[in-house]
Amino acid sequence: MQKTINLLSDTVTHPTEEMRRAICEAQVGDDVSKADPTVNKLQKLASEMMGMEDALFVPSGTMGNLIALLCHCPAGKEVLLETDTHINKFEVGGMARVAGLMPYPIKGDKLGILDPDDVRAAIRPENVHFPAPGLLCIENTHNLGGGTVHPLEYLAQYRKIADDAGIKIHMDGARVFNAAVRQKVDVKEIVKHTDSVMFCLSKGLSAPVGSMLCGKKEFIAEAVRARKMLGGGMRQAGVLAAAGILALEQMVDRLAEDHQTARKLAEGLNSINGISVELEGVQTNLVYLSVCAEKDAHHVGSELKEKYGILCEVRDAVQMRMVTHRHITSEDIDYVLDCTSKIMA
Ligand code: TLP
Repeated sequence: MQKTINLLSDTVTHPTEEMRRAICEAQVGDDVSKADPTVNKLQKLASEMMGMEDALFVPSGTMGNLIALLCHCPAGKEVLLETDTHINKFEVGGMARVAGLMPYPIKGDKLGILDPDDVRAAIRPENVHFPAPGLLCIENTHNLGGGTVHPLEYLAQYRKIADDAGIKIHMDGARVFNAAVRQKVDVKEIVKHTDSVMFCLSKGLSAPVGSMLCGKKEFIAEAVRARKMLGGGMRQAGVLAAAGILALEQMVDRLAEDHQTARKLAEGLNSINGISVELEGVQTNLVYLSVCAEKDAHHVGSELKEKYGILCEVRDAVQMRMVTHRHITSEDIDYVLDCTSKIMA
């Protein structure tokens, strides 16, 4: 039977054998009463790794981001964020619908990175017509920008701008460990510029479910209430947290391998006639490619799937996304490149 090569996302990673064993053996309790020792251990580990006071285990990245919005900002305020961020485009409008907040999208560069001057300019002066600014959100790595990493000096500048404006910074760090691995810094160096960070255990780190929201003690105390309100209070969640602990202890450094396979994939694709990749944007494990021949991306995507068992995301008639992760080997990349060349020939 033909092997399936799943490049749809790094969310498709399965738990490791060790995670499965830890899930079976996890000590559990009622986490709504904060009585699950394994969840408590995960939260402590996450907050220590981020250099933050406290952390909360949440079912998804989307919920973690929404909780951060709810807890940083009263309804009616404005949230500054890059136009193509996940919070702005892919979180079902929760910011407006649930949190009652007004997005103020700012266009980043072609890699999704916000120019600090544009952020400063977006903070509007007091005026009865404007919602007051409440929060700046930074997505790191930036998904639609290509999995791109914010320069550390930009993060420091955003901090200064936010402090001058008296607003907080939340980082959607779904893939913040990919940023740390790329920049070869401790993740604390990235998140020290923010008031809160959400990161996902369930993407390249291979845990089956879950994300972490980290910040100050009072913020997390509020976050616990918001999570309950949203229906995210979990009971014996230690079975999930057990995998999350191993994700943090064992799966971070290996993200470098995903970056290598992504680079090989990107360069190989870019050398195929009719395909182009913005190589500058391939900084971590995401590869966005444009099909520039007469064959449109839908056609290429369905041929890859039907003929060769290769799954990837087709975004529109031109753009596709391929994501590398723990289940994708260098040999798989050779195969993907070979099959794509055949389709484009
Ligand atoms: N991203 C997923 C899909 O939703 C598109 C993916 O495959 O890339 N922030 C960022 C930057 C994300 O990329 C995602 C998920 C989330 C938040 C939401 O995380 P979940 O899926 O756990 O709600």
